[in-house]
Formats: sequence, structure tokens, C-alpha cells
Amino acid sequence: MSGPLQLEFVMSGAKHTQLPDSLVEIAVAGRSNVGKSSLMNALANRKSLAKTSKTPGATRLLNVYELQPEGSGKWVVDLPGYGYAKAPKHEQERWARMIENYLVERDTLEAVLLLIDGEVGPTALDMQSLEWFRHIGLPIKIIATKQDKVKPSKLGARKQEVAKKCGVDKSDIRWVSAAKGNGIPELRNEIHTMLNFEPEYDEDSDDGGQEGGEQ
Ligand SMILES: Nc1nc2c(ncn2[C@@H]2O[C@H](COP(=O)(O)OP(=O)(O)OP(=O)(O)O)[C@@H](O)[C@H]2O)c(=O)[nH]1
Ligand SMILES: [Mg+2]
Repeated sequence: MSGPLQLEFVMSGAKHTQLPDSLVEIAVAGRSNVGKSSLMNALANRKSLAKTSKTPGATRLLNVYELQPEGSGKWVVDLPGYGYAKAPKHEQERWARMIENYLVERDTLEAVLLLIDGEVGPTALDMQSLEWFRHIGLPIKIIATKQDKVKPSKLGARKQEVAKKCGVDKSDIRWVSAAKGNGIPELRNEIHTMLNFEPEYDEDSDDGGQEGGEQ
């Protein structure tokens, strides 16, 4: 099992075009308040690497975290949440555009962790996102959050129900609790595997696609 992910904050951007190139990255997506930033902190075993809040809308930009050593080009990107109904409509639309453009256009995006609230289950908006990710062909890993909020006696049935709604096998969903740590070591391993993905040799590149080049 991996220990905490050695993640450090690199930068925030309002558009993916403002971000420098990465080697490979995975994004953490899901509706507002589902626990994306809390999950970042749990993965890194840090209290305030990412800003979290009881109030939805804590994350408003694309926040880039890099797996150390610095300059590795291996990123985890914490996204703003979708569906924050209290935000002004033009803000909501701007966020949705920012996230969609990022997800569609970011060439080095390897996979998306789609977070679903394990206590609430998949909402209509979650289902829309899931279908959209499938439609554009982005590899997704479904993560059910806040496992500690589900009574242990109900957990088995809930896992079955969430998997059924999402149209996947129960074993395809990683259940986690950022608060209690359940499922976090397993998810760290999975992220390590995804980020160590080496792009195929690129004939146009004179460095053979090796990491550790210019920053
Ligand atoms: N009980 C429990 N609460 C959690 C867990 N993960 C997150 N929370 C709480 O859920 C609330 C939202 O968490 P955030 O991590 O800020 O959520 P987010 O998805 O980043 O939200 P936005 O940035 O608004 O999109 C906070 O009050 C967290 O403490 C968990 O595993 N268990
Ligand atoms: Mg957040």
C-alpha cells in the first residue's frame, strides 16, 4: 500500500489554457460539496492542502497539485463543483464552461475521478455527468464519498444500489471516507498507477518522451 501521496500545490487557473503543459494528469470532478477537496487532503494526509468548506462553492478555479518531485509533470487537478444552485447563473455557466473545456481539450488528461456522495447516492446531475463522460470517451473511475455517513448495516445494500444506478459492477466503485480514511490507501495505489502511465514514444519529440525535462 502506498503512503500519503506527496502532492504540492502548483497553481490555479481560470482556464486550462492558462496552465503549463503536464506529462499526465487526472482530474477530481463532482458536484459541489461532494468532498473533492477533502479527498485531496486525505490522499496527501494534509489538513489544508486544498481549501474545503461546509458551504458549496469553495473551489472556484482549476487547482493543480503535482506529485513530487517538483517538475514531475504528474498532476492531480481539483475542479470546482458543478450544480451549486445558489451561485449566480452567469457564474454557474462560466464554471460549467471552464470545466467542460478543460475536460474535452486537455490532451494529457488520462482519467477523471467522478465523485458521488455515498450518503445521498447519484443525483440527476451526477447521472448527466456520467453519461457525458462516457459520451466523450473519457476514462472514469467512480468514487463514492462520505462512507462514514452511511450506517454500517446499510452499507452493503447502498453499495449495490449506487452501482446499479451508475450501470457498473459493485467492485468498480471505490468507496472512501476522507474523514475516517476508509478506502484511501487503495485509491492512492490506483492514482499512483494512473500517474505512472508513460505516454507512447512520440516521434516528433527528441527526448523520447522522458520525464524530467524543462519545467
Ligand atoms: N462526514 C464526512 N464529511 C465529509 C467527507 N468529505 C468531505 N466532507 C465534508 O463535506 C463538505 C464539503 O467538502 P469539500 O471537500 O469542500 O467539497 P468539494 O467537493 O471540494 O466542494 P466545492 O469545492 O464546493 O466543489 C465539508 O464540510 C467536508 O468536511 C467525509 O468523508 N465524511
Ligand atoms: Mg473543493
